[in-house]
Amino acid sequence: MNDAVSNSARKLNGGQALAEMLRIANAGPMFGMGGFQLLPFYEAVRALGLKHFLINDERCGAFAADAYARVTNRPGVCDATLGPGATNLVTGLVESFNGGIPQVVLIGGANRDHAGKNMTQEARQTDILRPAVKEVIRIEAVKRVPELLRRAFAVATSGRPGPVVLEVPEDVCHGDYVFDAADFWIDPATLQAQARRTRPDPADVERAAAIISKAQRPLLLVGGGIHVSQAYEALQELAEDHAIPVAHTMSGKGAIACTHPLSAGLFGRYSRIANELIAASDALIVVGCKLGEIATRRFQLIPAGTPLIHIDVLPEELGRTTRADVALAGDARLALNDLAAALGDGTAARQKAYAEEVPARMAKWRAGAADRLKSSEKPINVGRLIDELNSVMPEDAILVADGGFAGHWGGLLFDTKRAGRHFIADRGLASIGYGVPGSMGAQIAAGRRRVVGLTGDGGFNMTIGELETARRAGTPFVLCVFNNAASGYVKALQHSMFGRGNYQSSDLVEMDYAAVTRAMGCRGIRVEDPDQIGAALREGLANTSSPTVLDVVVTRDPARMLPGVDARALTVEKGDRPV
Ligand SMILES: Cc1ncc(C[n+]2csc(CCOP(=O)(O)OP(=O)(O)O)c2C)c(N)n1
Ligand SMILES: [Mg+2]
Repeated sequence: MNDAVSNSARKLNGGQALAEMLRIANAGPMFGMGGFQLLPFYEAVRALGLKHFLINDERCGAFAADAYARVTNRPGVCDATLGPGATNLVTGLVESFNGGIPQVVLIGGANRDHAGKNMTQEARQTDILRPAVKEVIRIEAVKRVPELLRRAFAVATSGRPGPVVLEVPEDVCHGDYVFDAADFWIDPATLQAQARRTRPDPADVERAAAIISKAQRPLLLVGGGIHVSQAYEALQELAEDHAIPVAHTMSGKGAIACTHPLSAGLFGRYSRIANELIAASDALIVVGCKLGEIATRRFQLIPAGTPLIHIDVLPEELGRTTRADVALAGDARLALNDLAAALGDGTAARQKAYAEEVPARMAKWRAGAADRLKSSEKPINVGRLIDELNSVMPEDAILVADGGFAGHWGGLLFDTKRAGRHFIADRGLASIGYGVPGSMGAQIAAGRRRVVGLTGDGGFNMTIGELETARRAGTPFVLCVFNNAASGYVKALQHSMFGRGNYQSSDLVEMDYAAVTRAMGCRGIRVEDPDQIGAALREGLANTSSPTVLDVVVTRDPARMLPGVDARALTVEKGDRPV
């Protein structure tokens, strides 16, 4: 019999309390694989009718939750069982940690009556996960479940967002406590990034405005922080009012529409015109970007003497790789608003000629890239595939790109037609294997909007089991596998560094991924002729009953695999990284 309790009191076990908190947090679908410790949580998820998907690899659960979070800006939720489940999460969580993506992650812990006594599956899992996430919180009492779940959301969504792990010992998950209804609340402001926005110091904003108003060739360099802050309008207003072109990193694509006349495209390792604009600029305004290796071409790209204003939500990030003349610590949207206010009336007239250079240079670049974009060669040139995506994908669709070539080719050549996160690449850790789970998580978040994924054959091999999850989850994304029968990026680097024929452990066997896909109950289409790409993509987009995989046979020549460069024309200095 239940204890006598007040009307507002109810006895719940730890798992039920966790599920109740996630319910009132309106948390997104969860991705996980069960085990004994978290079973009461799974039962409560079932009883409450929350959405939870069994995944086949916990890393993929973390990737799917990461992609869900990128589309919604709400924390992704995933879970894993004690030990191997928890350790499998590492790569996925580091992606979110480095990428500034919020996640709330539950892991089962050993029963505290027996912990440390060689319990099955036991590992020093919190030690392993601690550097992979923003914070690890261990729940030591059933009654603290609501408080600590609130804390996890608050940490995940504030400052630079990131993943937070909650370790739930078995006896806490299975143990009971009589809660009061008033214990279950959550601050809605903590359920979405960017929570708790901060503004930069007004004196610094004035100094930045003084630099920009004097400049003849200012340039905005935008990273993934623009999406976390949802600062699109603020950015576009500043860019248009002051005629400032906008270049982006792979993560910052969609800062403004790639089709906007002020869009200068990708900067960094690969570039259309943006790197040239950086070289000629007299004021760089960096927004929500870490200025890491790829964005700076190994720290060679940003000229030392050019005045640089850097906006980042994390104060200690400022100046980390590159000297900043003005460091603006704060939320990107508020900082851009403040900058616009300090600049006052537009200086657009003065800079009109400069702004008009951008579409002119872009048209010239496009004409020069036609050999890739319009190529009719076989095996297929990846540039042609992305060009077909540019014409077939609906405006509101999302392109997900795996590590390796997919991210770089997509980052360079894909055109988002609107501002917003329409291109998702796992650039936090740049792992391969994000394509399938990322497309699945993004498709669940996107609802009726369509998701197309790009992955290498190596990345696909790594995570092919998640097609089963994707089919079960009813996610009809279209995945393009770059079938180059190789660990292509590695092979291309071996080619440019050690010469033709000198490849080690970078070949895959020829596979028919369309047939594999069909055997898994999904739609599989083999594409060998570039003129078939458009029809195959349309067929995939029309199929809403299962994932569709396009097995696209792309170039096998390692001299021609790199997105921006032809390795035949590449000179590699000793000790240097080619591209
Ligand atoms: C988990 C992981 N292992 C290794 C790498 C290093 N790496 C970067 S690109 C690449 C090649 C991947 O091959 P594939 O997925 O077929 O893509 P391709 O470059 O051929 O398009 C590798 C191994 C990585 N990024 N992630
Ligand atoms: Mg490959």
